[in-house]
Amino acid sequence: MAFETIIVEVEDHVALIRLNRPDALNALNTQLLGELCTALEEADGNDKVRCIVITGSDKAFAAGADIREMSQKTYVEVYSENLFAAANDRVSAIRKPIIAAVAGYALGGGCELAMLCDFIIAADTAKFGQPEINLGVIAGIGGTQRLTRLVGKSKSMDLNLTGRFMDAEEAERAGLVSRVVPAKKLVEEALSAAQKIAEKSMISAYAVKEAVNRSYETTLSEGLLFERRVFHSMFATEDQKEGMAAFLEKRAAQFRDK
Ligand code: CO8
Repeated sequence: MAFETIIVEVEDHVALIRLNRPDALNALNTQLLGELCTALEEADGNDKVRCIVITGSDKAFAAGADIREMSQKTYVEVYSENLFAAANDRVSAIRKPIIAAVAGYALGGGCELAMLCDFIIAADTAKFGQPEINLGVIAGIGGTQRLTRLVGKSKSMDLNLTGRFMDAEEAERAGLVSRVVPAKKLVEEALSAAQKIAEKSMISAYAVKEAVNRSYETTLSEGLLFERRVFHSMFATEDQKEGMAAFLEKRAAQFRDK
């Protein structure tokens, strides 16, 4: 499908999706969110793709939801159309691993989109924030919820109440991002991580996503039980036999997603 607000490239089993509305710092309007969700779903259904990277420009991953598009909406309109709910649900439903590669601004919905990905690799230029309070609203798809689970109540309150931006170093210290890399190497590092993931069994990758995500939805004992059941079930796969045999035979595993 032809897209106007994103650019999609598939190479070496990785789909690289670039948000591409440079004039608006990749603000997330209806068209961009629709195209992004469609591209993610296409990648999820494409056998050639085993991992997905979402990135923006050097200046902005995304500076938030599109304020121009939202500004005149009424309560009845946003409630009726369930504003942003579809984007949250469609991105959450993607089964293949998604890495957010963030340079520059990841604000409001941009920070929330990054948190919807499975992990975030940040350039040393990245700036994260939930500045919605400056617009007379609050975060809409996870800025008060996912962010609080990731960085704790105090920093989440600080960011959501003051609207200040957090740099990459602080974001890594707080646990929001998994690693910080030089801006020039951001996409290269994210693609390299994605290619590493692409070498694994997809069955294991799906299972990791399900199990880690479950930890946010349940108690520790229920989560541990879920993990154990999934761990046990992996022994029904050919990839478990192959992975362990390859280790013992001192060779690279040839996973077949079976
Ligand atoms: N929406 C629409 N346009 C934007 C946005 C945005 N969020 N951010 C920047 N732009 C536009 C500017 O209007 C400007 O356009 P123009 O040249 O036509 O005037 C262009 O991008 C460049 O921006 P600036 O001139 O402001 O660039 P600066 O380098 O001076 O400043 C900032 C960069 C600090 C990032 C500044 O642009 C800014 O503060 N942007 C708004 C940040 C913000 O408040 N984000 C939160 C938006 S609300 C939100 O995200 C609600 C989330 C709900 C869920 C979303 C689910 C997807």
